Amino acid sequence: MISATNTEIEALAQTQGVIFLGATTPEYPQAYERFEGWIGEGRHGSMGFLENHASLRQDPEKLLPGAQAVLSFALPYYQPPEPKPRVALYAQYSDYHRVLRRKLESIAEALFAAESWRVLVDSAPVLERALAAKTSEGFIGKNTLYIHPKHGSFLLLGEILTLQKWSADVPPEIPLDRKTRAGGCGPCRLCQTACPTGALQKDYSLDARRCLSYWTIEHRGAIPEEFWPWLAEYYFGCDLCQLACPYNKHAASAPVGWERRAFPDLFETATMDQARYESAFGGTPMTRAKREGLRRNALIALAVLEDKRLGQALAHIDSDPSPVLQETREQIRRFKPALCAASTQRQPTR
Ligand code: B12
Ligand code: SF4
Ligand code: SF4
Repeated sequence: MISATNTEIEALAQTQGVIFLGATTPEYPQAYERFEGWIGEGRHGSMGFLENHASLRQDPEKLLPGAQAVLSFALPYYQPPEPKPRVALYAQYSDYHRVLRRKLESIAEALFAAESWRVLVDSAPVLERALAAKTSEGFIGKNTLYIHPKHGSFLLLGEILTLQKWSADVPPEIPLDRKTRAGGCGPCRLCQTACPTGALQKDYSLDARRCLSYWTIEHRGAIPEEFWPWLAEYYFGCDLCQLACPYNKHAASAPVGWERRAFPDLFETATMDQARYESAFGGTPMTRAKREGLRRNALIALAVLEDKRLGQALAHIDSDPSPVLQETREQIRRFKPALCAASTQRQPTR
């Protein structure tokens, strides 16, 4: 049995700048069924990694044989967004996978000493939002994110799996169709209306193939032109469905000491070499898209914004062996032919 009380774990979490959401048993049969249906319909697009390790994802207990409970934690990261074009807020910090992992390891060491435990921060095939929503506070909203009624949804999730049992009462389920003091969306649809690409479906699910976050972070190929206009707003990730949510009016801020980083502008990003990429983006979640993906996104944003440096940026692609960048260049030529012609004329002869 976990010997620490909720209040003790909350206090420990607070020293690390994280929020203890609660504990639950490491299982979620209904959520997994939804997940399987989602994958079956192909709504994960090209994220093949979500098809792997089905048995572990279905049964998180297997990630730590004998696990009896999972403790869910959240690292808040809200800051007022800066002017456009933007990078999603979570990606402006040093990588939360490492930051939150260290914090949770300290908590696990204090709670469970030499006994076995395992920290997960999006590092194992597990449905983290489903686990968080199973704990006493919070729910999954129509934007498909885990929302804490007091702290909002600008929260990154992580868990500690433990061999010890958890004796807490089963929390009451938050009804979906009503807005209560405990949370819930009720009739609100602000996130669905704010989503520019129609990715959020009526049944509280997301079609990744229509989500800007998917195209700009996870997708490795060229980005279809129908999504381009929005890259002038967010060229890495997207926060629009969170910024629209009333639960984020008082969203919790990032802990002191975990500061936002400044990134190069679009032109520099579109034309950066490997060394510049590593110094500017190393250690941040931006590396998920790799140098090629960031250059692709920045080129598209330059094109949509009709930036006068577009031609110069495209000239950098001429001799680049990357098929994705070559394809993006061709798309730009089709998408903005006049601008490309004008920009090319402005180029010095090579
Ligand atoms: C793949 C992935 C994505 C994909 C797909 C997103 C998606 N909605 O599934 C893409 C690339 C689009 C994405 C985008 C983002 N992501 Co992401 N992503 C993940 C990842 C790695 C896996 C999620 C997954 O398995 N999705 C498949 C769906 C079907 O499964 P699911 O997550 O369990 O969600 C379903 C079940 O929970 C089920 N469910 C369970 N119980 C219940 C109960 C009820 C009543 C209902 C209705 C539903 C329900 O409903 C959910 C929706 O179908 C997780 C980390 C992880 N390991 O969980 C992070 C994670 C979900 N992402 C996160 C973040 C921060 C983001 C972005 C905000 C980043 C950004 N600013 O660009 C956006 C938000 C977009 C959005 N509105 O969802 C956070 C979310 C934190 C939070 N507060 O919820 C996570 C948890 C990472 C982390 N460790 O913090 N992401
Ligand atoms: S992250 Fe952006 S594109 Fe994706 S669902 Fe939310 S608002 Fe829509
Ligand atoms: S914006 Fe409204 S509908 Fe969307 S998650 Fe927030 S409360 Fe729910």
